[in-house]
Amino acid sequence: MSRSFNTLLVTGGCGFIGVNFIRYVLKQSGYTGRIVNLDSLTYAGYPGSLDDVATEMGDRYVFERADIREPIQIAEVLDRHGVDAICHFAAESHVDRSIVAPDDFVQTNIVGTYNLLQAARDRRERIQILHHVSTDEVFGSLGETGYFTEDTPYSPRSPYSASKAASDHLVRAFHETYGFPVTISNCSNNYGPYQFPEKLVPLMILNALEGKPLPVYGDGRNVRDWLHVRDHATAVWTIMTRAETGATYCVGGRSELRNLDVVKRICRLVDEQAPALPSGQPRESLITFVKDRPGHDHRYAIDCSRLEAELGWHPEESADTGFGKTVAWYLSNFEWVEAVRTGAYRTWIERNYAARG
Ligand code: NAD
Ligand code: TDX
Repeated sequence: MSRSFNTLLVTGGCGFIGVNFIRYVLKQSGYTGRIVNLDSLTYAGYPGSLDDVATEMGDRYVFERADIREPIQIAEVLDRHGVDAICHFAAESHVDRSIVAPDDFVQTNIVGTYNLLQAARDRRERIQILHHVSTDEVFGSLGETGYFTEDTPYSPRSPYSASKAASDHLVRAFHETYGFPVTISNCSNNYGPYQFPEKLVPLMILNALEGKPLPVYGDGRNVRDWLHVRDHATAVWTIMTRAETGATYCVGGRSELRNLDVVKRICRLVDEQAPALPSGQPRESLITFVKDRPGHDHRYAIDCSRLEAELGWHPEESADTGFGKTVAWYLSNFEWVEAVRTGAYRTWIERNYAARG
């Protein structure tokens, strides 16, 4: 199986993974077509992360501020650009926010995905594939042993993971019921450049740099599998261009770590790469145990051998290589970090990109 298309719609392309995916596809994958980036620019979306790509790529890259909660906006973008493939990243993505305010998660992740599916199905003669990007959190929580695979039953436990599970079911239902061409991926925790500092890795890097407390939830023994975002981008591209229609793949980094070990690792890397704290203390001294996340899943771990065996994908980074590069990126991209950390990027967005009425 091999698919090629001319105009790829990427939803949520101004968020962390979307930005890295668009960079990879336009600059490194060999793709020669166009990308239309549809993003409503919530707090998590920053089109400035792609400024250099926009300049370099000319009309091969187009940004459209639009909202997947609005069917008319989706239809208009699909038709105006003659979209023939879709990669769907747009979502509310932060578990802690879903616990405090689940409404946006239901509206964007469930209703928004449904709207996108309907709009795509209405253009079935043109659209070759819709790839849906999902999470390992739909499978629930593991004990000390075992791995999630493509055959693991769903058991979501947070409003975020429940909303992603619902969206996965809708995507599969459109394939089974209407024969609409889809592929799905469920991946583990991503890290790397352009991630907003609400998530564990960038939050710890920036707090460690500034000498602020490093909040570890509970006892820090929860385990996550860490996937470098570029490896995720290559996996999604491999699946959407080569997998059989209807296929699902699990994507992981083969890098399981306890949260406390992630934070300690980041402390050591920041100590090595940045000037010492004024106190002279190692950054590990900033670690502070705080109240646990409600319903905090104990362990996620992925067996990605089906993707490796069937499509020949492998992660290139491990925690040993990827975390050091990520710390170096945050230290050398001061302008981006400042725009995001101070909130200045919001003023820039409102000045440059009016929302649709
Ligand atoms: P993110 O929060 O960084 O970015 C989400 C993007 O979607 C933002 O640019 C935001 O503006 C946009 N968006 C939100 N609501 C929208 C709407 N209604 N209409 C249009 N655009 C909207 O998220 P991320 O970390 O880049 O995650 C991308 C996808 O990957 C999500 O579907 C997420 O569930 C999934 N995922 C993420 C991880 C991870 O570790 N970050 C792991 C597994 C799966
Ligand atoms: O300050 C913190 N302290 C802490 O101990 C934060 C922000 C997190 N944590 C813990 C909670 C988790 O066990 O670190 C782990 C990682 O937390 P997050 O970065 O919030 O990620 P997580 O909840 O695991 O979800 C992420 O990976 C799966 C993404 O946000 C999801 O979109 C994705 O589906």
